[in-house]
Amino acid sequence: AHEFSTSGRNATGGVGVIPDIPGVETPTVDICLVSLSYTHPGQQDLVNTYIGLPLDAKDWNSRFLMHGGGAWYAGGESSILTPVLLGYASSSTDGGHGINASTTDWGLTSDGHTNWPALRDFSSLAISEAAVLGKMATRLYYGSGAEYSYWHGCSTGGRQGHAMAQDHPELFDGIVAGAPAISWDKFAPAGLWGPVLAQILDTQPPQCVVDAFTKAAVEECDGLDGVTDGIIAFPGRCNFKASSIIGQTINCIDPNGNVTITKDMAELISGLWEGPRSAEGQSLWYGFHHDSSLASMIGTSCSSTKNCTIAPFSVAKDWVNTFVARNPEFSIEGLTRQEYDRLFRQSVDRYTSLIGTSNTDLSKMKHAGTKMLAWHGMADQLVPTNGTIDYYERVTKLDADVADYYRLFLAPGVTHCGFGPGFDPAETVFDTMRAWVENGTVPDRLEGVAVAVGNSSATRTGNLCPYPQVFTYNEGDVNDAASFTCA
Ligand SMILES: *[C@@H]1O[C@H](CO)[C@@H](O)[C@H](O)[C@H]1NC(C)=O
Ligand SMILES: *[C@@H]1O[C@H](CO)[C@@H](O)[C@H](O)[C@H]1NC(C)=O
Ligand SMILES: *[C@@H]1O[C@H](CO)[C@@H](O)[C@H](O)[C@H]1NC(C)=O
Ligand SMILES: *[C@@H]1O[C@H](CO)[C@@H](O)[C@H](O)[C@H]1NC(C)=O
Ligand SMILES: *[C@@H]1O[C@H](CO)[C@@H](O)[C@H](O)[C@H]1NC(C)=O
Ligand SMILES: *[C@@H]1O[C@H](CO)[C@@H](O)[C@H](O)[C@H]1NC(C)=O
Ligand SMILES: [Ca+2]
Repeated sequence: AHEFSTSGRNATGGVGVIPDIPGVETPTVDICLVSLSYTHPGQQDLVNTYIGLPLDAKDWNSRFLMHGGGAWYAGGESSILTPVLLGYASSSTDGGHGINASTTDWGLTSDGHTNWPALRDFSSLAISEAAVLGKMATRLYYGSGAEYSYWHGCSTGGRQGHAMAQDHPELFDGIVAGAPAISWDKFAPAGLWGPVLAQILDTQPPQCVVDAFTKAAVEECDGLDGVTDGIIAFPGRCNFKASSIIGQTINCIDPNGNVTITKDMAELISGLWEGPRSAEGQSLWYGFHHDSSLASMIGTSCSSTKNCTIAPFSVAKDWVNTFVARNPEFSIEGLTRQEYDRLFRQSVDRYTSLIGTSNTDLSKMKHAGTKMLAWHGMADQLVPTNGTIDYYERVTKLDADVADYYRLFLAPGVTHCGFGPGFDPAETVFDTMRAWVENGTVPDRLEGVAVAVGNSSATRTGNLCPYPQVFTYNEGDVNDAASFTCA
């Protein structure tokens, strides 16, 4: 008997979506747990993989389900427990590095040299092997294989889901991939853009000032979608300029004091909305929407309003230090725009094929009959929503019939992997995908749950739309799903 608590979603981890079990604090599950450690001969790696099977065959629902990881966490023993509790056979892997190991522990063979086998294990190899091993153990234990096999992940888990869709679709019948950290080679160095720009502009605004920009933008753009609900559903219509609040005074509480907004602060915020640009002004990657909190990208801590330091997004810092600069002591201090461009290009040149997870050829998946349901919150504060749109559009260019097997739903007002004021589909997406796989119920809509307008203790639902359709307010009660259509 294994005792555990159900781990919910968390913003940085983005560990799958694990339904709460009503009324159960610490459930126990009788599990057959198989732990394996192995290496790929000659590569000097060590992969730890865990397989979980409902101990009693009558508790098994004849299905196999893997939950994805978050950030640098590929998976681990705890990731198999919830699937098993729900009746699934499952497996998970640490991806070739211990679950608590930092990238500096495993990413380099020595300063200046990438540990390629370990990065490959993390990127996809150990994941597909965990699926093969898990499915094999399932067959051995119960005497028959799983009728259906699923992947469910968000963030890194969403990227892992895309890796399986691109390279090993035959292992899964259905894949849910939320807020996928795909185009990792670009998304990860893009995550350092805030601190780099702040350093170039020599401005370190306290959080209250950063939030004031977000608030002003939401105030101006919220209503452009027809509903004043704190959600910017039509970001393309939002032309709010950060420079429009230069000179305003922000009354900060922590740190205490009044701060006057400067041109440099406006330029910094504008840069985060636009996304990183090269020294020549070319866009390198996407920015964040105006209703995304910018606190994770320029997290400042201050001893006074005039004395703040910026903490970079840790995944971006780990990536650039360990895999691009390949120097754990690397710091962005004094970095020029040209040097940042160079780091960005190095990241792309070295790693696109290994961990970019942006291969647009899904023909193998199409032929395997696998379905993928991707979704992305439009107020995502860690992984820019438009990277997923970019990928979906590039896949569509190769295959106009992509919607037959791969659909993307954008969720207005939803933050990374769930939550926020918007229409959060995290609790419904898995069942929607299962119905697509098992019953052929094509997901023309995906139900999301949001805070009701005018009553924050009530909820409203919205039927989100498969991209490129846009979730649009039509007319009527804004708390009634029927007032919205897909346009
Ligand atoms: C990882 O860290 C957590 C929290 O500090 C700890 O509870 C856990 O035992 C660690 N796991 C391993 C395998 O070291
Ligand atoms: C993202 O793409 C949409 C169109 O699909 C566009 O309206 C929006 O401005 C883009 N946002 C960013 C930050 O690039
Ligand atoms: C900030 O400005 C307000 C007036 O807008 C004033 O009442 C307050 O005392 C000022 N706070 C500080 C710390 O200077
Ligand atoms: C700024 O804050 C840091 C850390 O809190 C402190 O060490 C430093 O002396 C401060 N600098 C000024 C100019 O106040
Ligand atoms: C498939 O349809 C049946 C009958 O409507 C229903 O009972 C079952 O829950 C559906 N399965 C899934 C996975 O949605
Ligand atoms: C808000 O919604 C809750 C839950 O539906 C309900 O009990 C309550 O009466 C509502 N309050 C108002 C002011 O409408
Ligand atoms: Ca709105």
